[in-house]
Amino acid sequence: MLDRAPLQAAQREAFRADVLEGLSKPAKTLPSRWLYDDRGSELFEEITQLPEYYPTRTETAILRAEAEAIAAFCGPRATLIEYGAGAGVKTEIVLAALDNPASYVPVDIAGDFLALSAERLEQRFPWLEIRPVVADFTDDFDLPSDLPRLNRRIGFFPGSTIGNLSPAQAVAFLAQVGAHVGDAGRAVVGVDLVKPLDRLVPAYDDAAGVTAAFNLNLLVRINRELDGTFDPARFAHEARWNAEEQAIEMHIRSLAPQVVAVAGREIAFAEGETIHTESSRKYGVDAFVALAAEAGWRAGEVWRDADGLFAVVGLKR
Ligand code: AVI
Repeated sequence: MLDRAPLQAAQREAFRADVLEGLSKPAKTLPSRWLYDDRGSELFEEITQLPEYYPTRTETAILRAEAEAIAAFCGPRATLIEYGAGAGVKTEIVLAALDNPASYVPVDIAGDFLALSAERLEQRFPWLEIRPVVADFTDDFDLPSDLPRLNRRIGFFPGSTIGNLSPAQAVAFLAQVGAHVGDAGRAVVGVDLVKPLDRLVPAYDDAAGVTAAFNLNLLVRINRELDGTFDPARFAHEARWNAEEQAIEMHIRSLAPQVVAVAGREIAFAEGETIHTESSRKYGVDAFVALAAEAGWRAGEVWRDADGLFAVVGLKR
């Protein structure tokens, strides 16, 4: 059994440093990756089932409808590298459609989750070589050196998680995918498209309050892991469109002037002041392809739903 304690200690220290730095800035901000502790991941799963949150079901429907075309784009005997462990149905749709895939390499920072999902996939695809890699896919990391080189490698990045990266981070990430898959490799990326705000904003501010709970859970996490004294009832969830950035932003708004302790430091909030906790960038297909081109990619194929909500983009080198 792998000893995860050093990784967990490093994570805890990185969380502390990010929180203290982010809450000391004039415009308070926290990296969105910290939204996903166990409870946050559970709440995100609930979000994906909400009537207002269209991306998951739309992308899944595209993958299902276009599975054959996607498999043809990937080619036979492919090695599928998924950035962010495939918990479920999207991975299964693609793996089931691929022509005799050689291996599946899920990459995720959450080692326990990775092991569980690998086990589940082993049962469904007993003939498939599965090679989980524990890594933060937004950092530099190497793939296992004995991964077969002759098979075409495909970088798979569904979920529109690319939208949670800044454009600079997205270019760096796509360049790393390019380095992983090589010149003959390809990528299949889920991209949430720009659309009217009456569709977009409710997806991030649902009637049942699940997204609010997901966002405010970050305060609960800070309280638990960093000796914080946040009273979540004195803060509110906010989703707003940033037209310049073409992004839905999640913020946590302070409902009153208040001082909160975090890891032994005092943090003051004015009434109405916010912590920016996530940006979810939306792209037009051309804008996304232009971004990917900065990382050495060109458009191969684009698969969309009939309403033009979401695109699955196949990229070539
Ligand atoms: C994970 N990611 C693609 C989600 C999104 O839509 O940006 C995270 C999310 N945040 C609020 N709702 C969903």
